[in-house]
Amino acid sequence: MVIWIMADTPSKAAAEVDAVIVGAGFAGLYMLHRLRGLGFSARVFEAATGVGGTWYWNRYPGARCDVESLEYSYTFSEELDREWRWTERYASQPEILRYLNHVADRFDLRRDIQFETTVTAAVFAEAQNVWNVETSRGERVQAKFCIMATGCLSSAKKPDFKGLEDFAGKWYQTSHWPHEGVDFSGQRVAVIGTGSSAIQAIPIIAEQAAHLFVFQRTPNYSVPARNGPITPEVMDDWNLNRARYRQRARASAFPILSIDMADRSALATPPEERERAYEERWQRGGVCLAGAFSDLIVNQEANDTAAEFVRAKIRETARDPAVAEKLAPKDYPFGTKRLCVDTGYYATFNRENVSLIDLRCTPIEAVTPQGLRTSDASFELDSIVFATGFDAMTGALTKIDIRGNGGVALKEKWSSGPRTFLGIMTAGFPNLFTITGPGSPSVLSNMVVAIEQHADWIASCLTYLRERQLVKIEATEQAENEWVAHVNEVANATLYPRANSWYVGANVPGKPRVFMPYIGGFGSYSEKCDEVAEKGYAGFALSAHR
Ligand code: N01
Repeated sequence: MVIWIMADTPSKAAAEVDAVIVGAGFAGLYMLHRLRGLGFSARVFEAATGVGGTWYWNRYPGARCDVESLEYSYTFSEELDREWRWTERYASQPEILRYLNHVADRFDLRRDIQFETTVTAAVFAEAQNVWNVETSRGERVQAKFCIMATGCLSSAKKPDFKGLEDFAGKWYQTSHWPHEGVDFSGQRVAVIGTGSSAIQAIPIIAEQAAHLFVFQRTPNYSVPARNGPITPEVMDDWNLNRARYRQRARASAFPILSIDMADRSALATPPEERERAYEERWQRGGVCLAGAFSDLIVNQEANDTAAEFVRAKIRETARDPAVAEKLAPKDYPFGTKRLCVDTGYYATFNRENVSLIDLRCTPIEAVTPQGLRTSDASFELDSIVFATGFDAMTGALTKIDIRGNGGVALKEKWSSGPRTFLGIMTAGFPNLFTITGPGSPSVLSNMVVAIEQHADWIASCLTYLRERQLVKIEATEQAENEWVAHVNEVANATLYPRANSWYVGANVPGKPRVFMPYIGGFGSYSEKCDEVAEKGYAGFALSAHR
């Protein structure tokens, strides 16, 4: 149902821009391009000195995408798509950053982006129907719409280890890597964390360092990337079929074709055949192992077969059985923490200069001036690398002082977990959009596909409002409540909530345990968004001046 509210007070202050967009990564760049094309004025604020978002900041050694390059690309411009040539199956961080810079130049986006500027506050003025946006430079901008393109994994957790301030060596975060790079040659280095970032960085740091100490709290399931150049055959096939492939991806539950989701059950498949299927996908490389059977994510027994397959691979690869046991995840289902994709990760632990420290047995007590102390040993270190993750999905939003109707802070509203309708808007915060916000498929899909879908939806929505001289759109409480219940229901039908992952906020002390992304499938989600729009934005309240 669409609720129409006629505004009593005409707008008093003219907005300076139609839209403020926060962030100049994949989402912010495309949103700006879309809005400009429709004749809206927009201003992008970006904290970094350049475009790229996550690919600007995460420059650690080995950083590359785990979605195949051909799929991890914008689709909005056929010319762009055809002129850009990815060199590798999985693009490296520098190559993706070059791509995003190329996009910014090709579409002349920079003139509307203000760099080195953090948005500190966005406060909705109900009487004027505008967002008053404040920045770290002390500027104030008025905008009719505020579009958060802040990313799902952009608010890094600050290392809060006792004694860090007295450490005599150097320390780094994978999420804020020095632009000039770091040479670890001859050094004693610690990496803390064993998530996707660490798993990519560890094999490369191990090649440089005199000794590398890996401090692991929770082991991860990781699959080999089998990266390499994109062959002419693959490229030819892609060029011939890209439109069809992309269409298929967008309609599927996981819009990543290389997952190649099978529709048969692991439990209904004879064990030998099942092993062959796993082996074939392990050899193919990448996340396709997760798509081997349809029941892996909903049935513990089925999941155990995949988990055991990976554990067997770890035992085969890591020569020291004690090390292999530590590296093998056992207390959460396969795939329920983000599956990692690596190049030589488990084999790295066969090197003489690499040690694995299991923090479950011997927790870190403190960083010391010379290094680091666990409950049973001291380690002398020259450098520490923190690969300790992010306040995912909500952190980048709640660290901005966002206030909606009645001055209510978003942080307050979400104190028991994020609440949105479709992951795009949250009730009580009119004209504020979140690209790939919590409650949308986002991190459980291909981010670029999810971003384009949201930016297109928002662009159409703004056009709809303009055409009808409507000034305000806001998710209704009822639609939001129903959506949140649905998001939880589909998540609870899977094994995902069983893992202490960042998907549920378990990595941030005190964060409410709520499964944040929408796991009901990208294709059906996107249909739902279209249906809502076709019904005149059902579930949203729209208002106009008399
Ligand atoms: O972060 P993480 P990430 N003491 O949260 C450990 C995407 N990404 O930056 O699991 C000791 O996964 C923590 O341990 P635990 C991708 O979606 C993509 O690696 O909380 N350890 C964990 O091992 C990914 O999932 C790509 O027990 C501590 C690690 O630090 C997401 O970004 C590449 C600790 C954090 O792992 C995040 O990945 C990289 C503490 N106090 C990232 N605090 C690609 O596309 C945390 N840890 C390939």
